[in-house]
Amino acid sequence: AAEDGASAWLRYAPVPQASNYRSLPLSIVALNTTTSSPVHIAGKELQEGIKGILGKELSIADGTKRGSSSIVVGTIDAYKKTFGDFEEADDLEEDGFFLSTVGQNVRIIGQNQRGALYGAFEYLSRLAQGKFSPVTYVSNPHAPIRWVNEWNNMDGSIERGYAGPSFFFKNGFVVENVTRAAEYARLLASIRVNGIVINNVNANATLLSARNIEGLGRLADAMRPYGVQLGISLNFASPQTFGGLNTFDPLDPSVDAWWTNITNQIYKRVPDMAGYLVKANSEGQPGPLTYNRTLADGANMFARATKPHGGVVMFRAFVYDNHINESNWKNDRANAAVEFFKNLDGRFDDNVVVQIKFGPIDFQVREPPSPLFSTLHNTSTAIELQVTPEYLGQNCHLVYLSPQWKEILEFDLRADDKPSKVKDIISGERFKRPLGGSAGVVNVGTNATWLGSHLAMSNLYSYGRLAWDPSLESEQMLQDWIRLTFGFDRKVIDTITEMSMKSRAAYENYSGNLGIQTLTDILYTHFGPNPASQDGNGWGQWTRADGFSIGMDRTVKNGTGNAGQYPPAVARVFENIETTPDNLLLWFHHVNYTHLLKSGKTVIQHFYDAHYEGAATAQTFVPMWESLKGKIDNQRYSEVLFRQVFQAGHSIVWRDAISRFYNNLSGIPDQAKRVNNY
Ligand code: GCW
Repeated sequence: AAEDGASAWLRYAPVPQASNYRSLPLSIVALNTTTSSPVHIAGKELQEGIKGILGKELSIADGTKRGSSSIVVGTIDAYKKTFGDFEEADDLEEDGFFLSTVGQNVRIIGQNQRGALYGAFEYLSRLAQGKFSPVTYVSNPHAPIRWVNEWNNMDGSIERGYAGPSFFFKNGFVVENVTRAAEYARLLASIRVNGIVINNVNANATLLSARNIEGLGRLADAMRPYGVQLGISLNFASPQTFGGLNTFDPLDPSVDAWWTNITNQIYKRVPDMAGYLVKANSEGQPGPLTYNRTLADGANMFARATKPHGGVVMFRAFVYDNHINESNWKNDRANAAVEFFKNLDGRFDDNVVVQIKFGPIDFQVREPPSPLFSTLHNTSTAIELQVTPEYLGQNCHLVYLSPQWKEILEFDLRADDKPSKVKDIISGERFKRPLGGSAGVVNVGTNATWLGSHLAMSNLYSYGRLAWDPSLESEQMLQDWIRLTFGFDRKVIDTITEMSMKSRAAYENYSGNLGIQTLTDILYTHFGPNPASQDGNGWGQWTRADGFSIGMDRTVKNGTGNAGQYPPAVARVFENIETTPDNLLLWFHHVNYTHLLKSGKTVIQHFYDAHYEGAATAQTFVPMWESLKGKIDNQRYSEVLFRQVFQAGHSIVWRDAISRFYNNLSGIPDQAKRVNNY
């Protein structure tokens, strides 16, 4: 059958071993539901899923009595009311669930309604993967904030979106038809994402019109049954540009009153709104600095407005000056976040979370973690990841991102010389913060595949799973996703696993090596090679490449001092060339092209070799995928093939552009006589 990919990993395809599952319950009992509640949805989802996977039609009783053999799904409270005791109740945290599949009685008990729905999806995922053996366990989230951000513009375009126009906005307004928003919420619920900010951080104040607030209400109504709470991005200047005041100074009482009023109006229509996301004083956006107020003054204004409603303010740390001068050796965009935020630690209201991009620059193919994670001890923080691969091939290249995210989440920043993994900082655990978590920039669109590429959906899937449990292994999540998306054929599983697990290294090899950043065009498209575009402008993504040497000197002793923004144990590693890992060498150090790496190669020879190796790997993805012909439906087979052929070609464009650029610049021949042979 043709598959357009719309159902993603929720296909509920029949499992070949279904007959092994002998003890299938005979009915579904959804406890204390009202129409459109997450538990009601859980019941329906179980019914539909089991029908697809096992070919059995179960009835749903919204009733209070457990049949002799049924799947009971509900909250702890509802369960206790009906059946009395529930021993594991105290083990469950907010949004957590208990799943027991022993015998013919299946129990799926959520700490809240959302948890019950997550448990139902978990049970279905097990069945869909042929995991029939009895289990009993509790699963709790690693962090309370597990959100996605969607950079959708009001005109229906999507900033850095690669899958067609928005399904939230059109022509300046929220769309009429919210069906696809509900379908997306279903996908998000299945990976336990609990919040969605639907509009671009470069926000348009007209979102706050009465008509659009009504539209937000409709969207929230469509997603609420899936436990996904709506949030919005704000434009800091709205009181002036939209509200008609003559100022947007956060300490002006009229501005404060304006935000309180508009916030109350929104919460009247969306009582459970998740909160606000704010990009201020960054890349030309307005903010509190315009009035000499601090970023905390700005964030706290929104915090006061949302607090009575239980809302959260995600305040972005992506604040920097995009007009810095490269002729000053000490200038460094990577220093900006810590410089802007370090003196504000402890000055944010309790419902503010500082949302920090994973690295100090901007979603490059390899960056160290942002030092800001270790600077803020009295402020809640969240990590911002990009599921939409803006600098990483924009879904025309296969790049499985989970290994990159894990590398950051598992990084130990050694704050106060104590274990301080990024994952334990953002969860709130390390510094005992009440809030924290992750925000993934996804940018799904109207394209049936959601992201523009079938294979890219492993990124969305693993984003949600890691937000819930960052200890999961990349390959394990990938294979769950493959089974759910493409089935059980061993060759299919092995091949997609191999392609995906090799993909990040391949992309890094044929784009930017040794921590020099991605080397895409940074002025416009962020797609395709353009190493020359990095330097000579105010964006600060510099390489400082000249005829002899390359790299940013971020040392304290001779450079921008960025290495010194890390806690001492980490700072020492990055300050010294000898201890800096090769893959971040040029991030922290400026060296000659002839500098010897730990591998024994020179920097320039590594550039040449890596580019040839990366492009060679990308060539192999084509025959690998072709070997699956007949094992995958034609539609998905040919759509993926098209992308792999493109990637193979484009990787050669990358290889040649970058190798020749540095060959010209340095005048140093390639020892293997490939690059200088034209
Ligand atoms: O990565 C850059 C992007 C911009 C984006 C900005 C940000 C939404 O190129 O498109 O703007 O970061 O994250 O604010």
